[in-house]
Amino acid sequence: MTSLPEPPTSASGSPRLPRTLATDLASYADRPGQPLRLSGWVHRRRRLSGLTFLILRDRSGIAQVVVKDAAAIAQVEDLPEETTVDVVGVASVNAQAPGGVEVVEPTIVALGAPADTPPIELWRPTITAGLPTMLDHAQVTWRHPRQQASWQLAAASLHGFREALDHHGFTEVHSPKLVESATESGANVFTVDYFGRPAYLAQSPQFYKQVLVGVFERVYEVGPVFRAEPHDTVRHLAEYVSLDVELAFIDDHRDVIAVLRDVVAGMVAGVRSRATAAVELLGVDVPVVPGEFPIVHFREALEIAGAPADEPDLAPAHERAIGAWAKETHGSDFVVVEGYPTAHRAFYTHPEPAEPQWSRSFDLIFRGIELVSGAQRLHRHEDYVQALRQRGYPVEPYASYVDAFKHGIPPHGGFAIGLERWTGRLLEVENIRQVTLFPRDLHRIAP
Ligand code: AMO
Repeated sequence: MTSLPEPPTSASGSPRLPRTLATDLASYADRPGQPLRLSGWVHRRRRLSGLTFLILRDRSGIAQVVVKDAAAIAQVEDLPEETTVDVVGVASVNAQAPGGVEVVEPTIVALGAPADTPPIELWRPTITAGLPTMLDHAQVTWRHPRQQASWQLAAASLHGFREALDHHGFTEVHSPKLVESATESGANVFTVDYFGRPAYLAQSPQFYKQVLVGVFERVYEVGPVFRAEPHDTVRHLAEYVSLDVELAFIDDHRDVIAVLRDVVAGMVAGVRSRATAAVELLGVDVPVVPGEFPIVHFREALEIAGAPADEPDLAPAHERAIGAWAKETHGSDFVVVEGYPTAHRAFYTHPEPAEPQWSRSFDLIFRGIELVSGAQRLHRHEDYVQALRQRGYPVEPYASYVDAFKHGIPPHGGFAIGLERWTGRLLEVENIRQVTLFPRDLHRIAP
């Protein structure tokens, strides 16, 4: 890890040491006595007789500062946990210290007022507070090293997602979040006052990613989407991060599934290469992505799950059963279910031409939970008009979307991955809120 360049002099004009990060302290093992500067938070103070250990936390990890001078010990008494400090001292080898090097003879400067007692005991190896307390104090909870690590997994996954798609010739786009009509269904949409007329918060970038394949052929977007979910479940949020992908000139949805496989492999590679410390700290069971995902048809999936043949969709218990089946029969944490009933998928979904009651849609189930939805889409203008009519939707609110299909949109398809679902399953947490920075749900709009 490298330190950011710092100005060579302090405000007082005296030479200012460059900042050393906690994890870089180890590199001082062969330079004992070398002066250095750390900056960070007071993570913990451990008082022994005639000696206080100040454990300092920065973005890289923790460092041990040994305070022996009586005046400095008294000063540390007034620097409660979470106060931000600068520490200038000298390196000293100590096998007991993190990284084998500690800082001695420190001069400590508080960078702000003494911090209030944190609502969560951040110095404990694991958080002991319950989920409501953690969420109420999310601003502070996320400082806990294990929490930080869980977000590092998300950040590394995002990097891998982008890298895989960039490699396949995709262009990153950003679409509006204030929109004129619902895309996924009318029921769970948030209405907002848009200069005196109603508008909606986007439930997905669906329309935009489809019309943008008419420009770029291959697009992806990482952004927030909004669902007025009326149910309080462990897998639904009112706002989540959607990783959307759309590609043109496909034969059918199987081409889309092949790209999805490479994208998931890219996310896993991102986790392995960029979040090594987090994987280790949290003991993450990083999944192996098979060369091809096992695929079952919806009809077969119902049989596997022991569900009646006329079920219109898979319930969470069915997904768990199919996930367990994939693990047992294919040794895979992933399984694709394709061919959902056309009537129960969004109106833009392409039916299977020979059997139009089944669609060219799919879901990817990861460790027993739906992680991804996708499909081949309709691409002819008249098919959109017909699909909207069949469902009893007015065409007018969709005019600007549907009209795009008069201008030459190639056969295309795509998918969306829910970021929080991904991290949640990666860590196998019970509740998606545990891996969401600031969750929004039926009951929560702060912090
Ligand atoms: P869908 O609505 O199935 O499909 O959403 C895609 C994926 O997003 C995640 N997800 C959620 N995560 C947290 N809270 C929620 N309320 C929530 N709802 C969905 C899931 C889900 O698999 N436009 C289509 C995608 C496409 O066809 O390209 C869509 O949005 O992981």
